[in-house]
Amino acid sequence: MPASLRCGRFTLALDRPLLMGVLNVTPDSFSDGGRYLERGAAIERARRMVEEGADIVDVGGESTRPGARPVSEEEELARVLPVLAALRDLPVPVSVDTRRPRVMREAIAAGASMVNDVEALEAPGALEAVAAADCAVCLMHKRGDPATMQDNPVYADVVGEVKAYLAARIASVLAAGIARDRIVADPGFGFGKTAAHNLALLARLGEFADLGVPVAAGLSRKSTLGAITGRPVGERLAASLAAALLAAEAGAAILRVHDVRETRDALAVWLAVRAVGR
Ligand code: HH2
Repeated sequence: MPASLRCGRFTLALDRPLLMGVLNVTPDSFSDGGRYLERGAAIERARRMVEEGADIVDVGGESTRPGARPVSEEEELARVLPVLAALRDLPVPVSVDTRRPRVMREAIAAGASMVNDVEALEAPGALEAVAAADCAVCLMHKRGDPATMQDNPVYADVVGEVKAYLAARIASVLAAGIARDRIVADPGFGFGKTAAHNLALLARLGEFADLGVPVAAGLSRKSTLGAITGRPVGERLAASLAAALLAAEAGAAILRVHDVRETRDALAVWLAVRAVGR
């Protein structure tokens, strides 16, 4: 397992879980849709998340929530590029959450240090786009498309299948010349998975260490937490913090969260206890 993650001009140590703050520059994301569509609001939000302790800021221009409609490439570029350009001098890496190779290339040119792809670089040209740069890449598992992915997903062994998929994608990415210390893997909580599947993945997240790359986990405010607590999306902070700590305990290297300040505090307690327990 690499000791650090190479992200363009940044090298992130992996000796404690890193926080990836979510910034959706979209009108329809499931929890913050519409709030940061205006460029100034998005930039202010990114800076605030860094002040609160974000180690990475993840900028997305297309919602991938269940039922979301795809946006055109032009629209996605128009949403993310001005924000990335304005965040060029941010003291932490900025990631671009996209599945489109052209968006990857232009985002990297505009200053992105990481590509976060819910399709694990499967789009034709995506591997090449990342291989040609020095950014990090997060490879996520999903089953199906946002429009249909929650229509009764079935797995014989969700943990084994998701792991096998990620292992195969890591092999392809390595073969394309992208070094291991640039790669992150993510089981993709909520992407073509029932609540039971998501819980199985979280319960056995530690097994993903076998992949030999750092693991990212994105559970923040997701519907599985709503199913457990009965809370709407705006009231899932406590559940999200519990999920983040469980993921950290299972060895997650990156936690993708909306509530950076609160997760930072929860992690501080976990880190303090871990420090004396060693
Ligand atoms: N989840 C979402 C989007 N991107 N990327 C990774 N690596 N892991 C995730 O779990 C993940 C992700 C969905 O959450 P969000 O961005 O808040 O919503 P939306 O897709 O509606 O914009």
